[in-house]
Order: sequence, then C-alpha cells, then structure tokens
Amino acid sequence: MTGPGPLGPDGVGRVRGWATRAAATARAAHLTTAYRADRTEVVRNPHLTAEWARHTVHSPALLSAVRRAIGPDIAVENTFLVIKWPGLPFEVPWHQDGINDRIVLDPRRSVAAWLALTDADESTGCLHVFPGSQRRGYLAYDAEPDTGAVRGRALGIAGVEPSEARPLPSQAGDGCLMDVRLVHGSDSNTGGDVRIGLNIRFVAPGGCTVRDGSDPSLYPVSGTGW
Ligand SMILES: O=C(O)CCC(=O)C(=O)O
Repeated sequence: MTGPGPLGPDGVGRVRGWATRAAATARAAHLTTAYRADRTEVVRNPHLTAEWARHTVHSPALLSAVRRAIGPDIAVENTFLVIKWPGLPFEVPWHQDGINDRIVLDPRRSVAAWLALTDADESTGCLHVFPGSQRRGYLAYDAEPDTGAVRGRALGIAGVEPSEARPLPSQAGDGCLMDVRLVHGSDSNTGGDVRIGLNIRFVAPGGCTVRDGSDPSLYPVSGTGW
C-alpha cells in the first residue's frame, strides 16, 4: 500500500487544542492517581469504558482535523492509553499503526491520532517519527511477542535508519495525526514527571480489513455511513 496519504509529504500533522491545557492536565492527574499503585502502562480501548475517553474521541478540534484527512464519516477502530512512569523502562519500538497480526488499515481511509494528556518531551519519552516513511508502504515487522500484552504492540521494523527519526514533543492538550504507515515509536521516560498519551485509530467506511474475514468492531463518531 504505497501511494499518497491524507497528510502530505511528511505523513504527520499537528492537532492543536483537542482539550484545553488545564482540562488535559486535570485528566492526567486523575489517571495518575488511578493507575499509580500498580504502575499500569497500557489501557486498551478506554473509549468503550471510560466517559473521559468517549468524550475525547468526539473532541471537535480533533474531529475537524480527522475530517480534513479522511472525510466526514468516521469511526474509532481502536484506542489505547499509554502511561510512561518516570524511571520505569518502557520503550515503544518502531512500528506502523495500520498493520498488525489482526488488521490492515487502508491508508487513504484511515488515520492515527496521538493526543498528549501531559507535556511530552525527549526526556519523558515523546513520540519519535520518521517523516516521509509512509511512502515506503507497509514494512515487514517482527512477530508480536507473547508478553501478555502488558505493553501493547511491540514490533521491530526491519530497515529503518534510527538517525532519520525526529522527536515530536507535544504540550498537554495538543497532539498529532499520523499516516497509518508512518514509522514511529517512543523511548522510556527518563524525566521526572509521568507522561500520558492516548492513541486513536480512526477509519472511514471500508478503511479496516480484519485478517480473519470478520467484521471490524467499530465505534462511529461522525457522519452517516455506518
Ligand atoms: O504513547 C507512545 O509513546 C507511543 C504510542 C504509539 O506509538 C502507538 O500507540 O501507536
């Protein structure tokens, strides 16, 4: 799946103000309190269980950026919350959001969002992206390790040159959209504060293929095509 994507030559765009800085920071404080005891690192599909996450995937600023990318009919295919605790090793290896052992996303009819609930910089483990890597299409990836899925997908991508990666720092309440073929990952948090981000995969009708032939389980958020 090579060819142009919805986000221009770099394959990445900024999202500003999906929440106010104060609201994002307050939510991060609640999550930190809720998950600190057992140092939870990944929460899967919080938009199906938590009101704040349901609210977040409907954010007007976010949805208007997603509409510009993939049109008016939008559903959420998947979300996951990533919490990086200071001093706890947790790297997210290079990967592409649009392909895994279960699904393949059509890059013209899908887009990934990453939203900062806290500030994220190089010391706290912000995203690193390879601008333009989406032009290479989907790359071979290592089998997903059977780690009990504690840390989400952990894919090694063959043939990416680490020196081409660029940090993508973000402030609480901002974030980015990524072409689902964009190679990205993040380092461990070596700073002093917790770092929290929400990853959302959005699809337009027909944008998600489940490898076993079953229907994708989608959560519509906009438009009438569902
Ligand atoms: O939050 C992170 O550090 C990485 C998240 C990510 O890359 C993903 O969920 O696809």
